[in-house]
Amino acid sequence: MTAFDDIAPQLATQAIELPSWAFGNSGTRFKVFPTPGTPRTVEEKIADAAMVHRLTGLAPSVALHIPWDRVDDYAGLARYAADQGVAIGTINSNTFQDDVYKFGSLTHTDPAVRRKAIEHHLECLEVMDATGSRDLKIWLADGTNYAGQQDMRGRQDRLAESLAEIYAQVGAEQRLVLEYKFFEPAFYHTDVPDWGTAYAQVAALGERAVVCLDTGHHAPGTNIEFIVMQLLRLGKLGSFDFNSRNYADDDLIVGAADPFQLFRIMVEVVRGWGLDPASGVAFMLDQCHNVEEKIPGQIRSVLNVQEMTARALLLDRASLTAAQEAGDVLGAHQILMDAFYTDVRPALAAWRESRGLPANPMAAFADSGYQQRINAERVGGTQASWAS
Ligand code: AOS
Ligand code: ZN
Ligand code: ZN
Repeated sequence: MTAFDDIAPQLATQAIELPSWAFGNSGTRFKVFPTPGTPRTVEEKIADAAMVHRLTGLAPSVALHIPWDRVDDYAGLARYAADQGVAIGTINSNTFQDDVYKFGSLTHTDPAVRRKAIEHHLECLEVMDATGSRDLKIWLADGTNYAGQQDMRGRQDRLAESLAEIYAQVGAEQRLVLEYKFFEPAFYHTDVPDWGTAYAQVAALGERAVVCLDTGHHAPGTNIEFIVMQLLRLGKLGSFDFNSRNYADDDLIVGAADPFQLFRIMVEVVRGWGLDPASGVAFMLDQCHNVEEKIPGQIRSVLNVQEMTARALLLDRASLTAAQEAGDVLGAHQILMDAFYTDVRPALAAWRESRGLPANPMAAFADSGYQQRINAERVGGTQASWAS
């Protein structure tokens, strides 16, 4: 087994992007429970994200959602974030709230609706220019509920045209990242339902168009690590939206429902050199905290990713390859499981302390008084919610 010291340099470069919406109130389709201290402004969301970074050293950037995080002065917002110790990361577009998108956005049959959706993405690119963000992430709610409702082929062709128009405005240092999801809100067909469709669409655009893999967006039983391997192999894994799920797009804390799956994903990331910053893979969370505290929820999440990354890095690759090539089925499996069952928590705690971070960031947050302070300060105004 590789010693922890050998993997520490790679762990030191790990960066996980937090979603601004994780700090706002969210809920199921039945109820959104408000909580004290919930941010009312994008600045307050960024301040909370910065707290996660201060305690973990793992979360140097925050993803925004337009229009949920719309402000007048994005350059000023980027300066505010920098003062807090974080950067503004991915800009997420939103074409799933306006009435006009009832039957689609970039795929719509009406050119005026497509124009509005394209213009929204061009606005997002302007935001990115001001914030210095690299990635425009597009998740489309487009789809239909009934067989025959729409011409799927026509929608795919219009999607390609709309994306090409957006991509033409993507800067030399920027990327278009297309996210897929197998169902919901549409229940018959979705226009970007799977990695193959996302890959086909971005491959047609060019090098700076890549795929986002949201771990909650697959049918039960899907071998997600295989998709990770394939997209890395093709040079098209742009980013992760990490979360965990028991049923559908649950958006629960990453690594909570199935830590072993997160480990297997990280094994393929390591194998495909996805941890190398040069790979360009962005590791983001896409989660909602409905009943648990939000800031600790985010701290727990980044720690879960760090723990499974450490275990994946500890995998004895040379022995694994030897066992695989010798046809040693159970030997190979055991080598993988040995890495999975390694408890890295004590080593990570000591390593954090050696870098001036709290050994236990969860406890450090509880002791910090931060939650009490924001509960007292953030009175009045309207709390941010997931879909406001
Ligand atoms: C929706 O299911 C997707 O996961 C998107 O990433 C979405 O933009 C995000 O959940 C915030 O709404
Ligand atoms: Zn997502
Ligand atoms: Zn989702």
